[in-house]
Amino acid sequence: MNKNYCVVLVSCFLVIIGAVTDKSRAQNPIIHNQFTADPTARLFGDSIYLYPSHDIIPEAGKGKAGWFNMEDYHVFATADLVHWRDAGMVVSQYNVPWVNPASYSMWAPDCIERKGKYYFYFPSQKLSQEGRPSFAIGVAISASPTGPFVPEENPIEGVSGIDPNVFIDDDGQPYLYWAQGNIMGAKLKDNMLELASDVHILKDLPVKGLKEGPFLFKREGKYYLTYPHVADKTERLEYAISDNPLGPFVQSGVIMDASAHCWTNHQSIIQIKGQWYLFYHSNDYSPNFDKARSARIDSLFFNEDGTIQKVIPTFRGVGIASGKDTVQIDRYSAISKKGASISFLDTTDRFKGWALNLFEPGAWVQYNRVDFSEGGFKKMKLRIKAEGDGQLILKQAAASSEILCSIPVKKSDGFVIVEANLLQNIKGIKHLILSEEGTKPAKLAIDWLLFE
Ligand code: FUB
Repeated sequence: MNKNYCVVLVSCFLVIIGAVTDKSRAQNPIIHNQFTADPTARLFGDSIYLYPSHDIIPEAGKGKAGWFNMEDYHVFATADLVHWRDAGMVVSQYNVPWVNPASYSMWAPDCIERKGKYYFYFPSQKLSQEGRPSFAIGVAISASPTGPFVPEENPIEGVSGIDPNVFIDDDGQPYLYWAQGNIMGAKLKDNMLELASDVHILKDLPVKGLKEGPFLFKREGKYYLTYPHVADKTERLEYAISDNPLGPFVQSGVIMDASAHCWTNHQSIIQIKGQWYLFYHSNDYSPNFDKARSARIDSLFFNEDGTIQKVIPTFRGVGIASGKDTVQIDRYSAISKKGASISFLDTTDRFKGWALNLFEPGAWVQYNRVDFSEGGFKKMKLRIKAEGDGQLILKQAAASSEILCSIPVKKSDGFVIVEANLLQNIKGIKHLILSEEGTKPAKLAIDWLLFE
C-alpha cells in the first residue's frame, strides 16, 4: 500500500479515538492529557484550533535523554476556548518520507488555510547525504483542519531551520518565517510549497542572545513580529513592528517576561470575537524538567498607540467556567498570602491535576467567572480531604457579599464528596471566594467544586 495512504488511514483511526478521549477546560494549562509545547492557535471559521508540538518522555534507549523529544503532532479544537477536544494525531516522524524516524525532532509547527486546503508546516531532522542531521521544514496537506494530513515527499527547498510560521497578507501573498539563529523570512509561491523570493534575514532584531519561534500577525496595517529571545538567561517573549512583512522591524517591547522555571517559551497571538489572546507554554505538569511543557492562554491587550501590554501568566486563563462542570478551584484568580497553596493530587501521575490546600482559618482562594446563568442551583458539592473537622464559607468576591454557602467539613481518610445547600439564589456570572473559617486549622485539600 502507498505510504501516504497508510498515513491517512492511521490518522483517521487516531482522529476517531482522539475525538472521544479528552475534553479539557480552559484553565491553565489548557490541555490535560499530554504535554503540549509551542502552541500555534488558528481561527478557521467559527472554530479555534491548536497546533502544538508534543513533548514526550521516550522509553529508555530512544530519543535524547534530558532533551526535547517529539515524535508526532496532535491537533486540538474548541468552539468556545473553554472545552478543548483532542482531535488526534495528524503527522508523525514515522510517516514523513524525508524525516529521520529516530530523531524525535518534530518541533514547533504551524497550520494555515488557503483556498479550502489546510497546510501544516513542521520542522524536523533529515539525514544529510554525509549522515549529519540537519533541520528542514516540511508541509503536510489536508482538506480539514483536523486532518488527515498527507505529508509532501520532500521538505521545502532552500529552507533549513526550525519553527515555521506562515502569514498570508491581505493581498493574498503568503510568507514563510522560520528560525535559523536569526529570524528568516521569504515569500511563498501560490502553491504554498515553494519559496517565491530570496531568503531575508529579518532586520533590526536583537543581535545578542538566541531568537527563535517567529509568529507574525497584522493589526491596523502594521506587521507585528513576535519571537522568544534570550535577553538574559532564559527566553522571554518580545515583539517588533514594521510597515512591511519582511521588515526592517522596530523592536517594540516585551510581551511576557522570562520564566524562572521554564527555559523556553513560544507564542502565537490571535483575535477572537474582538479579544486578543496570547498562547504560550510553561512546564506546569513537569516542574522539574522543562523539556516537557504545557500550553497556556491568557488575554492580551493593546495600548492606544499600538504597543502591546505585558501579559502576566495566570492559572485561571481565559473563558467562563460553567457552575455545572467541576470548577478547578486550584486554577485560581487570586490566593491569600498566608495559609494557602496548590499541590499535585498524585505525584506519580501529574496529569490528574492539582488540589488547593487551605492550612489555617482565614486562608482563601478566589476563582473568577463562574456561570450560573441557568439559575435554579440548590447545592454545592466539593471533593475534599480534611485532616481535622473544619468549616468552609463560599462568598461572592464583592465587598459586603452575603454567604452563599456554609460547608461543615469532617475529618476524612482520603478524598470524599461533601455537599451543602446554597443559602442564596445565584444567577449570572460570578467571581467566587472560598475561605476556611473556624478556630482550628483543618488542613484541607480541595480538588473541585460543583453546583447542582
Ligand atoms: O519545542 C522545541 C523548541 O523549543 C521549539 O522549536 C522552540 O521554539 C522552543 O520552544
